[in-house]
Amino acid sequence: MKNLIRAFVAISVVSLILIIAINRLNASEGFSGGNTLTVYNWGDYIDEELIDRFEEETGITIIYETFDSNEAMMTKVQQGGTTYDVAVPSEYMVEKMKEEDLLVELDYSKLPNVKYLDERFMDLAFDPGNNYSVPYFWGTVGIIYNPTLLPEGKEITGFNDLWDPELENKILLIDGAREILGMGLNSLGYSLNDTDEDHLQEALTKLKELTPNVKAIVGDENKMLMENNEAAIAVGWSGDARDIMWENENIDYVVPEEGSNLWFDNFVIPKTAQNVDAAHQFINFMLDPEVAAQNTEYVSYSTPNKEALKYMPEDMVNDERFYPEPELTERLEVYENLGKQHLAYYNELFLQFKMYRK
Ligand code: SPD
Repeated sequence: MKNLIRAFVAISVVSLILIIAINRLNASEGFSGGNTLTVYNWGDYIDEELIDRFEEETGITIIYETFDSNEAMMTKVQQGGTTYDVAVPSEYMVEKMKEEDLLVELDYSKLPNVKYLDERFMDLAFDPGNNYSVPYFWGTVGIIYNPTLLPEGKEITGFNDLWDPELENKILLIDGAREILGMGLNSLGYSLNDTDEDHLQEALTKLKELTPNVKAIVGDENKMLMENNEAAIAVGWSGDARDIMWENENIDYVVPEEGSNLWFDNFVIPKTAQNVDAAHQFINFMLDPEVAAQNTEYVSYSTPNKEALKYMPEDMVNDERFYPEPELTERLEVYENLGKQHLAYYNELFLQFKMYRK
């Protein structure tokens, strides 16, 4: 009897060890299989009709979750509570995720539609060779404004125009530490990747001086507020400007003359993935030119898919505010991964700015 109990205990221990080992392997290498796919994307960043279409065509069920900042996305992926199969970080976060060994290497034999992407958006410094990421949308940070709600004769060409006392309570700011600290730094002539603490403190002081003009610090609600003429100006992402313009014809968008940010959002497969095959299938589906065109028309951001441009309305593709010439993009800066310590400092200063407003 004793031997029987010993054998039972031994089998149970071995089984438990095997289960734990398989789970670990799945989590670190990306298990391929199953019929669901968990996608983690920015809010308002896909035509949901395409999710239905992918499900119908493949029989794979998508669990779709959204985030509103790179930092929030990173925290959830790191926690590992939800096993995301596809996520959409911006460039500096791709670099950080790579550094922390959180990403699965992409299998290009499963991504034939990559050929439709413009080479201009491939092989960028944050992921040489695109081993871990493929571009989804790109854009700039700029000033979305409604000339009809500005004081008579007021022109908006750069960040420094926003400190005008006549703009009291008229400005919305996007809720992003890099974006807003970047605006403070650019307005002072510094780089938006500056890590000099004196420069960053100077930027914070300058941002505090903007406080009387700031109506709110917002996420995707900026669109509704600008559409309804509830604010005159919003510092935000280019695609939001395009989206607001569909609803409010008075809206204009300018890339600040002092310089600003050029950004890229990208598909990646986190190591938490449970369905690496389906993740590739989904990414490849989204890169199909007709799918990308439909998605771009819906989302309003700028697509890196060269072939998709052929399926889109000409006025959209030829609008230089959203598809600027390389001469403009070349003078903009891409966020660099500044490292844990500096990123934490940016977040801390942004929090101080938000608290100062209260
Ligand atoms: N509503 C979705 C907006 C996504 C924009 N991503 C911009 C990231 C810039 N770092």
